[in-house]
This record gives sequence, C-alpha cells and structure tokens, in this order.
Amino acid sequence: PVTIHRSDYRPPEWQVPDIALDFALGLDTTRVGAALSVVRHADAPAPLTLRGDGLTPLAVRVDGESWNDWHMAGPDLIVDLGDRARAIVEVDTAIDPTANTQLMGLYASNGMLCTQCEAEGFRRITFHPDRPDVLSRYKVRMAGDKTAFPILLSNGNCVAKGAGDDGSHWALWEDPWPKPSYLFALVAGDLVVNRDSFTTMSGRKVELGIWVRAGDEGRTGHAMQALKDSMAWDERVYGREYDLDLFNIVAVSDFNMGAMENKGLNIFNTRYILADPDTATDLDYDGVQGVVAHEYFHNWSGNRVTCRDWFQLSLKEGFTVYRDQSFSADMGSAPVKRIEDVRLLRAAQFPEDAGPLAHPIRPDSYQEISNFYTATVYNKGAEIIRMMATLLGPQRFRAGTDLYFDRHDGEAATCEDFVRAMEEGGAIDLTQFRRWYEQAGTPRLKLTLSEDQGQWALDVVQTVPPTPGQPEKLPMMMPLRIAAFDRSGGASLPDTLVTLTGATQRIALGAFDGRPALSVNRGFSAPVIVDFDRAQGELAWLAAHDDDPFARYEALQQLMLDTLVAAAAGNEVDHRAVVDAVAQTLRGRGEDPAFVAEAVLLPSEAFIGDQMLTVDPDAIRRERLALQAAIGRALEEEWRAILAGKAPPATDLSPHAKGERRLRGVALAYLAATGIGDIPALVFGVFSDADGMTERQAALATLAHGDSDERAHALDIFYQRYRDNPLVLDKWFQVQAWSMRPDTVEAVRQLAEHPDFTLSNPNRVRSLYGAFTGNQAAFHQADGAGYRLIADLVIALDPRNPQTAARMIPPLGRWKRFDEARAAMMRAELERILAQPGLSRDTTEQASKSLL
Ligand code: DPP
Ligand code: ZN
Repeated sequence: PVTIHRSDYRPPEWQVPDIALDFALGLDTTRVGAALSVVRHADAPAPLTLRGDGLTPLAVRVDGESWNDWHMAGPDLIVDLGDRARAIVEVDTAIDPTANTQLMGLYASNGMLCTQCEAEGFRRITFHPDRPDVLSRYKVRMAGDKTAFPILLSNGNCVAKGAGDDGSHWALWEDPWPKPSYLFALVAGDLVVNRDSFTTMSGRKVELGIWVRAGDEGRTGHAMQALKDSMAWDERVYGREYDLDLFNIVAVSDFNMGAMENKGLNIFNTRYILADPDTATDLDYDGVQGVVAHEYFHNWSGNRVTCRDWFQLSLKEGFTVYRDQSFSADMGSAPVKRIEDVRLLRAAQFPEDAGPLAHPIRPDSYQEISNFYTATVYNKGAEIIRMMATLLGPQRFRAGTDLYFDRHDGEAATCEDFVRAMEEGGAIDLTQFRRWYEQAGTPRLKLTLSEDQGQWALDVVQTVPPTPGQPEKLPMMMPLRIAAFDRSGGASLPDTLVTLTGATQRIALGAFDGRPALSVNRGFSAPVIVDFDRAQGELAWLAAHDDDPFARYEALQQLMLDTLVAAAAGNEVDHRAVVDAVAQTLRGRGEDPAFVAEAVLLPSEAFIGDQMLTVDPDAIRRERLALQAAIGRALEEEWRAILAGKAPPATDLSPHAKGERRLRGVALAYLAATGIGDIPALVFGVFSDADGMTERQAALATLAHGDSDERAHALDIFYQRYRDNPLVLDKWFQVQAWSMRPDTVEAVRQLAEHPDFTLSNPNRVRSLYGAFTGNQAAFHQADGAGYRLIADLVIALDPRNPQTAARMIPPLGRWKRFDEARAAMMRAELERILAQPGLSRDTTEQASKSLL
C-alpha cells in the first residue's frame, strides 16, 4: 500500500466551484450524471485528476462535446484539458447500491438509499478530486420510483419537485454553502418525519426534521430536544448561529460510524437517534444527546471551517468533541461528565498511545485515512483543546474561537491556523504547546514532595515515552491544577493553576505543619499519567475531603488501583482501607448519587492491567472479583438498602434520577459478587419489576455473569420481548459477550451462529465482538481461543466491510503488554490475517503496523 505523507501536501491544481449531480435512483442500479465546472489554479496547463473507486466512466464530455482525451490511472480518471483554464467536465457513471457492503458511498439499507462520504466515499459515487480543500456549490437532482422512494433528500434546500407519468418523481436540491465532497449527502426512501422548528438568535425560523422508518417516530423526541438545546447552546456559548432554513437528520440502521455531519442533512446510526424509556438506558439517552450535539456543532467546527487535508482531522474532531463534552456537562452533572470523559480516554486512548498504533493527534502519514478516526484524534484531540481553554481562561478562549471562525469562515484550514487564532485572540505564546500536535505518547509526571524549614515544595519530572518513529521526545507545555491541604485543619493552598514547561520543575507550596495532602491534576487539567507515591491514609483523606469532585474520585480510584495492582502481583493485601473509603463515599449518596455511583465503581480490568509491567488477565479478574466481593459483603446492608428504596420512574431523566438508577446498578453488581444465596432471585426481581431499560439491562448484565436459573430465564424473556428491535437485541448479544463466566469464548462463538447475528450490520458486529474484546480475561483466555475468534472475524468481515473489520485489530496489537505465550499467539493471528489474499488497505495497514 502507498503511504501518504503530510509533508507532501500541495494545493489543488483545479478547483470545482460548482457541481450539478443528476441521480436516476435504483436499488441495484443508480445512474449518476456529474457536471463539474472546473477552474485551473495551477500556473501551467495541468491534466485534471478525478479520483474514483470502483467506477467506470460511461461517457465523458467537455463543454458539451463528447471527449476522448482521457485515460484511467488505476481507479482514477485523468482528463486532459489542453491549455484550458476552465471547463465544464461531465462524466456519467452507474453504481450498484445493493452490492455496496462497505457502507461507503451510496448504499442500500433496509430498502432505502443513503450515503456516507467521509472521508473518501464520494469517489465511489462519481469521479471527483475528492479532497477537502476543493469546495463546491452543489445542485442535486434525483429521480426515482415514487413508491419505493417517496422521500427524496439532499443538502441545503429543496427548490423544485415534480412527478413523471411513469410512477416516478423527482426533486431538485440546492446547497448555497460551498462544501467539500465529504459533506455531500443523499437519502431516498420510505420515511416518516418528526417535525419541529427553532428560531435563531437573529430571528430566522429553521425547520427541523428527524426522519426514521415508520413505527420509530415515537422514539425521536429526545434527539429533537437535544438538537434544539444544541442550537441554543452554540449561540449562547460560541455565538454561532445556524445558516440554512432547513436542518434534517435521517436515522439509518446500517452505519459504520456513530453519525455524520453532512451539511443540512445529518445521517445517523439509529443508535444515536432512537430512545424511549422502555428500550434505551440512561447512558443511551446521554449518547443520543452527545452525538446530536456533536454533529450539529460540526456545522461551524467542520463545515463552515473545514479541514485542508485529512492530517488536520483533529482540527474539526478534537474541537467538536470538546464542544460536545462542554455541552453535555452544562446539560447534566459537570463532574460526572468529566469522570466519564476521562474514563473513556483512559480506556481507549491511553492504550492506543502506548502501543504500536500510537500517532500524534495530527498524524504525519497514513495508508488508509479511515484508520485514523481514532480515540487519539478525537478524545486526546479534545483534551488538547481543553488545555488551551484552561490556559487562556473563558474570555480569552472565546476571543480565540471568534477569531478562528471569523478568519477562516468558508476556508479549508489547518491545526496551525487554530493554534495561531488562539495565540492572537488569547494573547499567549503557544510555541511549546504545539508539541502536542507533533508528539505521540502519554506524558508521565513523576511527583515528589519535599520540605525545607517548614516550607514545602513539589518537584515534577516530566517524561514523554518513545512511540513508533519518535524515539526522543521534548517536554510539553501543560496546565496543572493543584491544591494542598493541611490535614490537621490549618491553612491550605487553594486551587492553583501551574503552567508546566520544563522536564523538571519545582513548585513552591508554602508553609505546612507536616506533609500536606496534595490534590493534583484537578479536573484532569492535563491528559497525563501521574506517578505519585501516597499512603493509603492520604488517599482516603482526599477521597473524603478534597473540594474538587474529580480529585475526590481520583483519590478513591487510586486507592482501589494500588490495592488491586498489589494483589494481582501476588502480594497479600488488606481490603479494609478501600472498604472504609467506599463506605464513607456512600454516605454522600443522597446528595449526588451519580457521582457516588461513579466513585465507588472499581477500576476496569483493562485499566488495572495498564498499571502492570506485564498484564496478568486471570490474576486481575480474580483479585478484582475478590475486592468486589469484600466490598459487597462488608457493606451488604447498604447495598440492600439502596435497592430496597423505590427506583425513580424510568420517564424521570433528571440527573438525580439517573444517578439513583446508576447507583442501584452498582449495588446489584456488588451484591452479586458476594455469591450470597438469595441474590440471583433479588436481581431477577429487579429485572422483572423494572419499568425501563436502565434497570432491566443492569439486572440482566448482572445475572449474565453467573450460572443461576434466573440467568437463562431472564435472557429468554428479554430475547422474546425484544427480538424485533435491533438496537435492544444488540444489548442481548452484548451482555453475554461481557460475561465473566469461564465459557464466554465458546458462548460468543455460538452466538455468532445465532439466526439474529449478521456480519452485514456493524452495530450487531460490535455488540458481539466489540463487547468481547472489551472483556479482558475472556479475550485473553490462555489457550488463545479469543484471539483466534477475532482473527476469524476479521478474515470473514474484511471482504465485506474493511472499515469495520480493521477496527477489530487493535486489541490483537497489544501483544507487547502480555506474557510471551500470549504475545506469540497474538502475533500469529496477526500474521494469519496478513496472509489472506486480497486483504483491504484498511486491514493491511492496521495488522502490519500492529506487528512492529
Ligand atoms: N465526522 C464524523 C463525526 O462526527 C465521522 N463519523 O465524527
Ligand atoms: Zn465529529
């Protein structure tokens, strides 16, 4: 495969200010006529290169005349335009949407036609430069059978429509805003709409529509509310107004990603639109709200200001994730949202940054850009934006974003443009900060406290680990929020923002009577790993008294982690300190149950593994279960009391109600770990009495770990009740793949044979196999059966859907973190994948890099 380098960027030789597309729609054959008005930007004559993927030109015309001066260069069409400086280039093609199992370009899903063009899917529809720095105004005409496709949608506004006398009809859509081809969208199908409207800050009325299949419209209310809240929030917080008279969202069940921000016509995975209390959990509700906001916010951070090239992906994604995180924090509990964001970063991004696929948030090279829609580009990217916001403070950050939007509106910009706007708008020098865009790897801060004549100081040593292609690193600039407390009640050092720049740095803390309790990286101000030896007593004190909720959470997590890592390494441990701290935290549950539920949750098996030199999945599971059982038994009365109270009605989606449900789920898990005889019946009772999916799923997942009769019974009831609802059926697969039972590998193998399992739906694949790779002890089963299962999946899925197949590879690439026997088996599976003939570029890149 060819490697594309960031340093090779050249501006396009031809721009395409206007495009007219003409679609004759059909599920098996769709004919596409494209008319590109092209303008030369190169000084000298240059051929016009139009990228294609699987297309054949049926006819080529230039300025209305049939044209022969063209040839194919691999999949691409090269048109020789002589010394013309402008021309109208027309190309006719035909595509087969039903055969398009990659779900990139124009494809059929459940009898409807829809598109996904980011990053390079437009070239599967028609020949085009298909690079984000070529922006065009689109006119789209589509015609098709009125019964099969009663609804015809594209970007912008519908300016004309009509019917033929052969049962066909047509619509003409025009988008006044120039956009790159990756934001093109078209939908044709039998859909129903939930309509609403929003009046913008300048008084313009925008018509909103959420389009779904008949029967699903009753589950679109939450998404609609999230959309209106997002529109108001972006006006209030960033001063950004929506810019078309129409905003449509379409929900599609077969979708590779979460959703897509096409201009004026977002296309969503149904998972992030449909929600009602009977079928969606509180987390699902939050997911809908967050993704609706994310895609809406892209209208400015992504569409009005887009990316110059795909190396700049984090320019739109990191910034937009930061924006959706801030929105969700404003809509619910900010501390809980921060905890969730950090948990995700640690679960998905830290391992990526420590492994063979590590890359900076602005990568230097790629083979297949689809492989770079990563936790690094998205979530670490958001942390980089957050750090700038912290360094600048709210007013200067807003001045920076105003400058960025105003200066680059209508342009294809770079990460450097963003940082420069922050520097100028915020009056700050970010020269050193730019290293966050260049260097991969999670920085480590080693902290030590010292005292000299009653004056205390904190010494910080910063290191950034070597990553592939980057053996040497320089220290990063970062904001570190700290505070120091006198545990005996004396004066403390209040919340202080320190800007770290050096490899070593000393921070004066002031005078204390004895060693202060240090609260460090408050609010997770910098995305780093902190190494700091603290006694159990100090952590327990911070868990109870720190005035920063995130730091309180961290202290308790650290206490748990220290205990679990020591136990997994074979040391004798005492569970008492953790039990006491959990008990202490539980006392605050009346006030903020959501925070308490987060705080008392044990760290995941994967996160425990990340703290070990060599991950021992079996010891981690054993010791984590032991601690869970100890906490379950010691606080049995508390957990039972939490469950004895009445659950808030499932229709109550207030943060407090969600928190109570969350805490009840945690209580179920702790009780189940004790193995006390009546617990399966109690959990089954919660399952049966549940008036909504949050409780129902929590109880089902808890039962799924065990081998009680109630387990089989509940799984059966759940299946019978929801077998016709694909999103809920996904949960049925998921809880079984998450199970801590010793036979989970075999169970997953059998579930893959289930009549409801299919490789053609990415959600279903993720619900079974994605959940399974997140089940550390099962995936890493000592005989290698878990590795084989995933490699078999990749081999079966790659010819059909390379993008989704390639996403299953990274877990196999973590072999360096495991013992030699496991590492050898993981490598062998990667090699077996690579030996497959005709392997996609996506999978080849991920598998070969994973072996290094
Ligand atoms: N640009 C899309 C997003 O919102 C890609 N799935 O992240
Ligand atoms: Zn995005």
